[in-house]
Amino acid sequence: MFTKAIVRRPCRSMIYGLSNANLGTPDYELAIKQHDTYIEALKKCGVEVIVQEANEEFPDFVFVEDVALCTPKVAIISQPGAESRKGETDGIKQLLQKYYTNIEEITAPATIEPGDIMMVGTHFYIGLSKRTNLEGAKQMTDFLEKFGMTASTVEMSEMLHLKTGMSYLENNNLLVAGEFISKPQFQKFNLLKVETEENYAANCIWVNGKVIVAEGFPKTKKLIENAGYEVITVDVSEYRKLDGGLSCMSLRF
Ligand code: CIR
Repeated sequence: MFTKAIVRRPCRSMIYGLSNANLGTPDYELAIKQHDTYIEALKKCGVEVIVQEANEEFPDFVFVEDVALCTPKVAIISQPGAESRKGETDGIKQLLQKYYTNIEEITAPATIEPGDIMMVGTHFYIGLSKRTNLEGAKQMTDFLEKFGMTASTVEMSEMLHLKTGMSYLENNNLLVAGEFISKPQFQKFNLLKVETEENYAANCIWVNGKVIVAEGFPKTKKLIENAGYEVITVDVSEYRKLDGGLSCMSLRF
């Protein structure tokens, strides 16, 4: 169960955020409204939401998932692989110190963005994406093992982050899309396969038994409901324009 979620308010400078989506420029006012709805959805799942104010210096600031990995035993501050995002880790340690006694930090030349890390109980899958290198995966694994957890790596080439294309919904249920559907290491799960035209919806979040899903993807919504979950939909169209999704917008612990 999660009791808390950290979010970071979007910046006006988000219009300059990194993107390969070709979906146009985000509308800041709409993004703010969508962020409010996202916070409400998290609260409906029973977590306390901790809000950090926007930092205009960083266009991708809202995607707080990429600056730390929060596990039940330790929080690990990341090393973003994207040049423009490196400074986003500033300030997160101070905040996490309020909730964690154990905090570790990844150091260069390692790069790792926790959008590439999927937690399945005490095991963590780490995607080797363009943002996460082997050294990043190694340092992360060492910290996880120090606290009694395990990790393994996943080769990938199509998606931005591992969790761009998959979400673990607990109870052995794995929502999965694209290149991850056929990966041998995931065949032991009950795979909920997302149809190609709804690939974006593969990034969703399980929060205390409910699943928050992007609005506008009816097949995926049904798939998750049929697996027995209550689904809450949230429109995140403005974040999709920056290749971001529901998981990227909070740290849940
Ligand atoms: C980026 O390219 O870094 C941002 N525009 C999107 C980050 C999405 N984060 C995530 O998937 N965890």
